[in-house]
Amino acid sequence: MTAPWADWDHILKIDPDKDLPDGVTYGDLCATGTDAIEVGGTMGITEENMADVIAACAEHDVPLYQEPSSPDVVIEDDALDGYLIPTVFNAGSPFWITGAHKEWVRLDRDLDWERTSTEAYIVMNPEADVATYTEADCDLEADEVAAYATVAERMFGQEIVYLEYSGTLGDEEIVEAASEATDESTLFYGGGIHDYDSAYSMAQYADVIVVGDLAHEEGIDAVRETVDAASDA
Ligand code: 1GP
Repeated sequence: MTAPWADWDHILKIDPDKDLPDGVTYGDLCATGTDAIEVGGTMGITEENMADVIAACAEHDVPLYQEPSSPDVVIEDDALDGYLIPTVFNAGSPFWITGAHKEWVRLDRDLDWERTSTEAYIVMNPEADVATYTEADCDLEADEVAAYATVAERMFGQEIVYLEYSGTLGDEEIVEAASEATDESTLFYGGGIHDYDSAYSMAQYADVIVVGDLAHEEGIDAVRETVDAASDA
């Protein structure tokens, strides 16, 4: 069976800790033409704010995924199509590679494996919360990023490799190198996409672009432009 993300071009990532622009609803965001909504964030995430956003998006007809940042915010909701579980390949602490995961499996013995997949993150922006939180080594050359992508795909069988520049636009050469290194895995790119051109520049290499802050800062029209760019690229 083909993974759903094999057919995606665009994901809208909604951070439950961030507000929406005035007048914008979760329904509006779900109707932007994005291929999937991923609900997740790094700081200020609680079970309550996660559950609220998931419930709001569940009323709309778009694939809905949770990306929990820790085991205690995992929401059990039948409306979710699945859980995308980050593992940070360049984390400084093994806690973010397998440690948090071990605790989750230990505490939740009824894990829904049918709906659970992992994302092999390579975190690239040292200024981002996710980088400080996971003590990621972001000082990587293109060939190192490509090698991480190959390790994820070939050695660890990861279906998703996620090049994460959260908050800043990535280096095209590095995204291209990651793209060339991945064959069977789906390459997600996220970070700093703010208009048609920035979306297009990353989507020409990545299989799927992830748009986050733009939805919280600019709203619907800006997000739609990135959806168009992702399908044009
Ligand atoms: C964050 O990759 C996503 O996890 C998107 O990044 O918020 O910079 O768009 P931005």
